[in-house]
Amino acid sequence: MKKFLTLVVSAGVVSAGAMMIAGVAQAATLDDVNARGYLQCGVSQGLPGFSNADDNGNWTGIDVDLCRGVAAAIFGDANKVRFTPLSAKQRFTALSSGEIDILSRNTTWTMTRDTQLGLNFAGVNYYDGQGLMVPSGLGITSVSELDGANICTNTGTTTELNITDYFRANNMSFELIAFEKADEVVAAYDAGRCDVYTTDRSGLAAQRTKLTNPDAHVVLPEILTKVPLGPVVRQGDDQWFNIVRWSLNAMINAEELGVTQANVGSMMGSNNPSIARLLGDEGNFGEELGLGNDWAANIIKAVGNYGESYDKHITPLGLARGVNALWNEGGILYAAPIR
Ligand SMILES: N[C@@H](CCC(=O)N[C@@H](CS)C(=O)NCC(=O)O)C(=O)O
Repeated sequence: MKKFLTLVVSAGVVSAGAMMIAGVAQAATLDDVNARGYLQCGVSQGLPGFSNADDNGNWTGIDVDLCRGVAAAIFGDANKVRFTPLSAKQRFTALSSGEIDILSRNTTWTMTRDTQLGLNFAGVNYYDGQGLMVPSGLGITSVSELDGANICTNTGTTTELNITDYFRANNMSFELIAFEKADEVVAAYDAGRCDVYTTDRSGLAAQRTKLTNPDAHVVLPEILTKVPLGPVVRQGDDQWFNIVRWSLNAMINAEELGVTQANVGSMMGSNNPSIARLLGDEGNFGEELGLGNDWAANIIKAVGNYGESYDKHITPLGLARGVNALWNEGGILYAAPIR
């Protein structure tokens, strides 16, 4: 309880500073990015499926694809982006201070992150929920059996706040063991320092691959809270906000319209008006964002549509599309139309 209050207060202090810095750094982000010649994208320190670097420093994941897509929309070149790995605690300050142009780092959209931090979420690129993992050997099958448990997670996350809410609401006690680096959480849990590992369910699927024996752990059936993850920008630059929002929407709309990385070239000149607008054959949608009219075609050529990005990065974690399917295929993915 005491710890929870301390966290809330310290988040308030951070936000006041962040807003002042954001006030100074309010210039047109697109102009800065163009002048610099590349996009600066804040990502995680390594989360398979979302943002993860290989031994050669090549970043992959759906959050990475979003940034590569924005780079392609601006420059026609998905390689004109640099990635800054950030812990959960560092991420918002990096964005407020102007160190990065976009935060694309499995970040949960909440009200205070919009209102207190001077930031805006440009959309949702993964609908998640908070989950809990335990060693199968403990024989636990439900969160209701966790009274008195030691629980490991990351500092500076909604995960920390949600788990506290849940245990308090259910009159259960627990000890929270929180680390700044995700790999420290994995190591502590793997070494048996905690009975439970809680984070976003996608994060559990990703992080369990790093355990000594991934099959010796089970994700409990309960979902504690909803967790909408999406890209974040500074407030005060609506053009930039729109570029990020519509880059994501373009990927989702491309999937809905059947435009893929492989067929985007042959879809040019399509007599389907929605496809013609998406690909810049009709209208000035790109120019109105400050980009070329081939902005969306370049995104799709570079990273594919949303479903392709999902299949490439998230499906290998064993996570089915579920609610992240398109609205007309049983999911809740619903992008506003380009028109
Ligand atoms: N979505 C939550 C949690 C984000 C978070 O930091 N999750 C951890 C555990 S999955 C993580 O990203 N680890 C990877 C890293 O820190 O690089 C939030 O926005 O607060």
